[in-house]
Amino acid sequence: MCWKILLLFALVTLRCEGRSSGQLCFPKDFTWGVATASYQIEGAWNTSGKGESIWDRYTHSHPEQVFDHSSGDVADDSYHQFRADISMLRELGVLFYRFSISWPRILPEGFSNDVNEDGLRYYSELINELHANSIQPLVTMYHWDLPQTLQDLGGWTNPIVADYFVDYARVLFTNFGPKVKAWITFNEPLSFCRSGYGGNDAPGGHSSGLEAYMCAHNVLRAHGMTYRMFEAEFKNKTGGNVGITLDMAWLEPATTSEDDQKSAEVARQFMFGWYAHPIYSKTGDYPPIMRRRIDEISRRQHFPRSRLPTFTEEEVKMIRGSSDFLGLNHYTTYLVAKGKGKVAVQPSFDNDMGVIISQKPEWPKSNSTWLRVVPWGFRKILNWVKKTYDNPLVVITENGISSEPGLQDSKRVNYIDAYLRSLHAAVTQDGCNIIGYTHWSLMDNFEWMRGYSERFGLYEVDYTSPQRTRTPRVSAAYYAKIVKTGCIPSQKYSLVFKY
Ligand code: GBH
Repeated sequence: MCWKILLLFALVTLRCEGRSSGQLCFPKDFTWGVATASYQIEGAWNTSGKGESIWDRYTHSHPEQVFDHSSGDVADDSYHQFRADISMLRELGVLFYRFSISWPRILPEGFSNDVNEDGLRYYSELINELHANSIQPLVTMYHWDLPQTLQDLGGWTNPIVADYFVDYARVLFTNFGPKVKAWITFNEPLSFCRSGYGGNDAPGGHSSGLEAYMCAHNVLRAHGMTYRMFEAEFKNKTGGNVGITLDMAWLEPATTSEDDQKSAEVARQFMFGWYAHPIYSKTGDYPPIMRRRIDEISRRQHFPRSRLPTFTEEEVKMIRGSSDFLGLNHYTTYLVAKGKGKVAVQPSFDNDMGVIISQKPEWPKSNSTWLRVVPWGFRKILNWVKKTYDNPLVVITENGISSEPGLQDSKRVNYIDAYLRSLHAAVTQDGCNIIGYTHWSLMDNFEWMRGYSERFGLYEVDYTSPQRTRTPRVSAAYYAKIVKTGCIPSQKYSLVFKY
């Protein structure tokens, strides 16, 4: 048994059993967890006082957009089955559980004048049960399920939604602050601003050259405002840390040509710097290359002003440095080549970025079209973050793969093995300041536009059974072994739980 002060969760007991020489072991205070998100697992979409979210509205009104025409109406029914989830967390032996809180379950209309007591009760019970089992909660405040009422006001494109987010955050800090030591304001703003306003995600917008930038702008404001509010009103009382989670694939130049090298860096600035630069750079603003490109292309499209909004000086100060840790989600790698350089009539984020993105067909596939297995990309993005933002404190908040159906998920076992080797090198050889790893996901769940057709779980969920029975896959036992020892097993044997 060893005791350590952990930056994220304060004093906790760490399990450090079973290390043997010759294995790749992580530092003793490195922590392990698993992740889920409210809309993807909870179900109970319209019971016990919960309001409608944009994902409820979207899946109900556009079932054709979802691969199997499904929705998160019942999902894994974690609203009723969360005790089963806790048993699995215990079985895995994880030190923390990353889950998200559904805004419309707490505030059915989005506003803090009407708090749903049953929503508070649900998350209190969950958090209490976690503590009773010595599992730390790592809480995401927003994993994409915006109250529909706020979408009706324009959603994240309306600056006032940032104020309502701060009100919501205050309700969370007040009620759960004493028991939650690590908070994530937003999960993957790149995903929900870009795919919500220029892809196929809720709310189904199609104006990435305008709305995606407005969304990002207000999300960054909401993040900064929440961080400062936490500092002023809660930090001294409850303690705790507030961070943000960004999705960062690795973007590798398609060739060694100077053009492709430059384009890859432009793409990194557009996709990661868009959010990380305002928070982590000394300037506290959007990356200069984004500013230059979008200003210039807007001008050539005869817009009266740049489509990329501008922060006030006060906002810059508020947002700069507004994160105690960087949550990093990493799954895969893409290749980047120089684009054709044409200015499109219809403005778009992709046209502003001006690159061509692809993947190598020979990279091994997952069961998702976008996700190929490229373990070395993990080490590269971690080193890029270290170099670009002065080695910030990082928690890997998601990493995982969709696998073949069934319990024999060798794809997932191999993925974990390979990606953890890459992570291990970043931590122990490159000096990247990374303190924890979170596997996505604890169990199969509603995979957004792919419905239930793509399985990311360490545990399989049976969607034909009323209780949504959960069964460990081979990877669950494998991951439990890593959690227990802090080391990557040298052989992938003994892969079943003993009951
Ligand atoms: C994460 O996003 C999410 O946080 C999580 O909720 C989700 O379940 C998990 O990944 C697994 O997908 O289909 O070509 O348009 C990961 C980043 C960004 C990956 C959007 C999929 C869509 C690519 N995601 N992307 S495409």
